[in-house]
Amino acid sequence: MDKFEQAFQNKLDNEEKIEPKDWMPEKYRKTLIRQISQHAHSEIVGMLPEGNWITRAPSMRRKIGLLAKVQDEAGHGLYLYSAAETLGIDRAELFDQLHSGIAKYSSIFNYPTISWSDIGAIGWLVDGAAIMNQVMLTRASYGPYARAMVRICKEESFHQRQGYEMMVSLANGTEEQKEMAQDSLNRWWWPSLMMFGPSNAESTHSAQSMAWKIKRKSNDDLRQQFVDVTVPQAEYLGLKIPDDKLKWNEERGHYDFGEINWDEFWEVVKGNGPCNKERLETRVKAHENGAWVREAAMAYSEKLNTAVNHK
Ligand code: FAQ
Repeated sequence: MDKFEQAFQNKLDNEEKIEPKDWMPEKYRKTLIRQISQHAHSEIVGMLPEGNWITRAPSMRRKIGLLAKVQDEAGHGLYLYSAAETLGIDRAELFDQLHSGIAKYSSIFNYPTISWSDIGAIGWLVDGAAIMNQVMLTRASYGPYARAMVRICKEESFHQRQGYEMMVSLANGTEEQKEMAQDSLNRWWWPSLMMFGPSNAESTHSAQSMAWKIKRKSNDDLRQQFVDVTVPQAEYLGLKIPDDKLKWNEERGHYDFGEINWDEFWEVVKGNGPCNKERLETRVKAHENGAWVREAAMAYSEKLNTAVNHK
């Protein structure tokens, strides 16, 4: 181990953050760019399923809540792209990777939002799963990522609350509303469990990422934690989780649950989910339509720089 590697390892051992100007192994840098950019893309693509319902929110109050949530996701994308840029990659290159279909983003956002109650289910389950995973990332070894996650987690907690509150209203509403809530739970439950990634045995990056203290918990541990927290919430709503194998296991102190359909997961990850094509097309179009804004902003900043330099 040379002195640079030793200094890097010492920082990890002492729970000190690695900062952008510190020496770091090339693979650590690449792993972070991969994970942080996938995460950023997920936030941005994640605006689409919910954005679909802004114009059809059932009341002013619901519309304001949803608008704020979708705007928060855009903000999360921006913090995360900025964190990725500190590792020496350009944002334009990250966008290229997304738009050309090379970069991954979370599988969950390739499912359609077909009813208003899906918006409640996303807040409750998808944001719930996101927080479960991201709280550990506030302790990630890379400083800019960990710091971005602190604010993101606070906002995601609020999103989870607003989603659950919607589910409470629907579950206590008319028979039709309760059916809608149950239908959303049926469709979003398994994809939410898939968000945590492949099982520990199939996870290619976990061991190294945990040694580098980027990830602090395994995919399966986080998934189990999510199930344990969410089952009582479903019970409170009077809704049934669509899993016949779900059962409290006294010995383990955890819920046992059924097998995830991993074929479906990998198909979605490969680009063959119900909405993959539509999501990418929408992002590419939004990027193209926004070209004039980027050009105008650059022109203004160049003008400003020239003025400052001439002073
Ligand atoms: N979807 O070896 P591992 C949100 C890929 S929350 C697609 O276990 P790793 C908030 C993985 O990239 C959602 N691909 O990988 C929101 C790898 O492929 P690669 C985003 C997946 O990185 C809420 C391969 O499988 N959250 O956006 C998925 O150690 C509501 C092998 O997997 C984050 O990104 C998946 N679900 O662990 C927004 C959190 N899972 O790269 C709007 C940060 C795995 O070799 C509305 N990320 N893959 O080609 C992480 O914590 C990790 O990256 C994991 C995966 C846990 C997702």
